[in-house]
Amino acid sequence: MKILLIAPCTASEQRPNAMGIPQLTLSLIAGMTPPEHEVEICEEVYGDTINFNGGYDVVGITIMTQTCMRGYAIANEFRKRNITVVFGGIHATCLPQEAIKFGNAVVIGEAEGGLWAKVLNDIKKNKLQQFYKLDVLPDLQNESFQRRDLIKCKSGLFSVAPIETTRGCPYNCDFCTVSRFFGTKQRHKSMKNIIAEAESCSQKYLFFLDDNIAFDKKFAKELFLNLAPLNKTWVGQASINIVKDEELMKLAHKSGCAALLVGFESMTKSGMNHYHKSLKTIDENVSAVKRLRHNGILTMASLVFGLDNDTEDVFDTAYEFLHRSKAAFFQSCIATPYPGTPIFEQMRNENRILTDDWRKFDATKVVITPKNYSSEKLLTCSNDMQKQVYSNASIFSRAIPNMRLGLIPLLFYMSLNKGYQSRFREKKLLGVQHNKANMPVDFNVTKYVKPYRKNEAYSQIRQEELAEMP
Ligand code: B12
Ligand code: SF4
Repeated sequence: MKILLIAPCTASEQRPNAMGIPQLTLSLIAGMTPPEHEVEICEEVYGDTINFNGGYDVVGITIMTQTCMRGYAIANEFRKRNITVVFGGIHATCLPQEAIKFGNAVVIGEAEGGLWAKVLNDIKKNKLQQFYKLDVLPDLQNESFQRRDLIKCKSGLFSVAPIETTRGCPYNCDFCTVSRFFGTKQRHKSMKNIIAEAESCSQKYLFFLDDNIAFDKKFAKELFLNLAPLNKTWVGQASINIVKDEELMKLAHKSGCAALLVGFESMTKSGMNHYHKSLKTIDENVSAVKRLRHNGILTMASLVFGLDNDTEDVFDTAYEFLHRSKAAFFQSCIATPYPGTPIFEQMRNENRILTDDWRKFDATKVVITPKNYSSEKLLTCSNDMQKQVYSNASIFSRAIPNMRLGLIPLLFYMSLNKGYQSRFREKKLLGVQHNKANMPVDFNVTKYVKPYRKNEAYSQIRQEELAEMP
């Protein structure tokens, strides 16, 4: 069969000329596809265009919440041509009953363990079921490699290869889908396969997609020791607990770690106490960033604003933390109730979700009423925060301690900070997101995208749907 795998993306999100990190998902599913099939991948975010008339038998679409409506509209277009559409990914897993309205089948959860091959086999035999789900989370030890040869995304200055070593997160934060999706126990890929895969990447730079590459210290140390001889430079994500192990930080640095994205989440006292992965005071967090830097690692501090633990002073404390720690980079997320998380259920029950237009659920827009202050305050303060952090004054003052790490880290620091600065300068300030007056917030997506039905005047529906996609 001829198979097309698509990662959809709304037009406003496309960045075909920017530095890109190809998605792991599509090339991984391509790698699980039995060799008798022909596979292509299409990443809309990097400007790939979909050939609706490419003669495909099966189309697989991966969806996250913000991209699902675009995915549904694409599915309609293929189903009109009688092509089988299978959905998968985090949003399809959290809302399979929604996704099935637009596809022939939904893969719930991970596709390893032979599940994707089973779907294809069932299609071939004309026995496709609506839902596919493994009974237990798959063992990743012997999973196949990615089909890196299919990736078309051209990276810019720094050409980066995505790579994954673990899945699952024990911290189970209430705003995050990861522990519910991948489980609370971390599962590892085999060290032999990870290193072989890293070695096979022609790129000098690696991006580890793991949610917490340093959670299992024994595994992480072994990984870093094995990685060092490959002479790669890498970035990844880790919880701040990494600073409790000096040897681990040193090994990370020696293995080529240039920067870590660290989810500090909240800088309020109650927030720091609420999340198990957090250190408990601003002083501790400030000194943690300094210790990472001392060990040669830049910090991308990721904070979430609008969580229920936030009090009005959250923006001041966050700014104090960034100013004192001189963290190299800053990622500000706006609390977003993703389906499948405890905060989604809670906020929905309390009528605090202002829109059910999934396109707006990208963690940069305000779609909620926070508990302790207004939505408008959340919007303006988080915007001001980004402007301040990415002002020339802040970039230069934070450069001083970070530049001691050498020329390459300085170039990396400057290019990313300047990139963020121009992105925020260009960004149109959108207001708080509400549904249109006549639209209830009832989480019925079919009011935005109408599912394809065989005998309807379909081409008209499609025009409206695609035109509405931003
Ligand atoms: C790395 C990462 C990023 C990188 C992506 C880099 C890249 N090009 O890959 C960056 C930093 C750019 C990023 C950005 C964002 N991210 Co992100 N990201 C991740 C992370 C940590 C890993 C993603 C990954 O590759 N996982 C590994 C792959 C293999 O898993 P997978 O995609 O789920 O695929 C498996 C199954 O789902 C299934 N499957 C998936 N699709 C399909 C399709 C078919 C047909 C089939 C059969 C099976 C199938 O098979 C796969 C193998 O088992 C995840 C968390 C996580 N652990 O997954 C968050 C995550 C996906 N991100 C999230 C979010 C919110 C975002 C942002 C909106 C945040 C922001 N404002 O910056 C943006 C959106 C960008 C965009 N439009 O894509 C959320 C999504 C929640 C949701 N419900 O949508 C997640 C889950 C994190 C979270 N805290 O909840 N992200
Ligand atoms: S530590 Fe990170 S990945 Fe784990 S549950 Fe919390 S936010 Fe999600």
